[in-house]
Amino acid sequence: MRLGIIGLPNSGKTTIFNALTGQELATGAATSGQFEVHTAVVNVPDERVDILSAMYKPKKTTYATVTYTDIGGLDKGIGEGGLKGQFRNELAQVDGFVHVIRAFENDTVPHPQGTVNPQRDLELLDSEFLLVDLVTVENRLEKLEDELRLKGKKVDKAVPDEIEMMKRLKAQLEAEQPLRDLELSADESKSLRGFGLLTLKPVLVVVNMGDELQDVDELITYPHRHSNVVGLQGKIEAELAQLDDDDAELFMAEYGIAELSAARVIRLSYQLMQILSFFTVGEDEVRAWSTPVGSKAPEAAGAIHTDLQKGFIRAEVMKFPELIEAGSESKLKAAGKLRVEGKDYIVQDGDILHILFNV
Ligand SMILES: Nc1nc2c(ncn2[C@@H]2O[C@H](COP(=O)(O)OP(=O)(O)OP(=O)(O)O)[C@@H](O)[C@H]2O)c(=O)[nH]1
Ligand SMILES: [Mg+2]
Repeated sequence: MRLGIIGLPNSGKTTIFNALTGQELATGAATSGQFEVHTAVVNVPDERVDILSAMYKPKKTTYATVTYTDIGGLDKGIGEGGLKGQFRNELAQVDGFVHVIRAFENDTVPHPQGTVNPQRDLELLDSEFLLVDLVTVENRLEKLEDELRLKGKKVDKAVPDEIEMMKRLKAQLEAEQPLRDLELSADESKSLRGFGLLTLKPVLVVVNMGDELQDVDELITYPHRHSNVVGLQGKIEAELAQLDDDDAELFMAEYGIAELSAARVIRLSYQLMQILSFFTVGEDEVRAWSTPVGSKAPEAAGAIHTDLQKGFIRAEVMKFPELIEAGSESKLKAAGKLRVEGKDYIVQDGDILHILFNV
């Protein structure tokens, strides 16, 4: 799962990337305007993994991960319909976006629009994405209509259906609304996967607040599905991310901070992606795995290993809260709360699975 960090020049994309990943990429003028892509994988903080790890004392503990890509230099031609080539490809390939919006004042850091105005900036990049998608949809529609004309009644019956769907997408984009707001069937979503439609992807809007805490609801309204808005003090969080664990703990204790905002942002961005975490436990490893919301047990098993999917027989399921309540796996079993589920079982967030398989 990969999220692209996007935003206007000097909004603090690289700063936020550093805050989320603990990297130390150079920020500021040195990097401005260059097409550069940096990637880092981070653990998704999850208290449940910590609790399971304390319970099983495994040799190894593994968290779910998310990959962030700082897409620098994206900004050339913004507002001029200028998202092309390499940028466009990078954008199409990510699973979702972290859209960084500048809300910090800093006289030494020029704003490309001259003034700090979060709502305007959000809409600026958004409308650029709408345009890109409109071109994609119109091209596809044209191709489908040509095919229909050419083949007449002999045309594959999927074609008229797709034309109907593409027309709906087009109307949505012409109304300047993102595609993620549309109600799409599972089949429709699947058929759209290959098009790299930008406004279909989930987006976490990160308001880069600077040194003072601000009320993000006053700065931004973004009433769309598969989206969320959070505030982050980019520069401070990036500095905190450089501290080793002990220093960070000291700092947080001193200031009464329970959790770094960066950790919360990582979790929120993970949750937006319509995936869930399930766990496997044992003496060797306690591990979190990711699978799309709505996955049946064999598909989830496939996230662990394809053999487990192919040879799936059944899954033994413990519910996290029930395990905690029972106090141990053996007590949970004694209480008759170990569930046995078949191939149609829809995996729930927090399930602890043991897959029985045969290959
Ligand atoms: N005061 C203040 N300055 C910030 C904050 N976040 C970023 N900056 C500064 O703003 C400048 C730009 O930050 P970057 O993180 O490089 O921004 P960017 O969006 O990656 O910029 P480009 O990649 O050049 O488009 C740097 O000088 C940062 O130090 C913040 O929260 N407060
Ligand atoms: Mg940058």
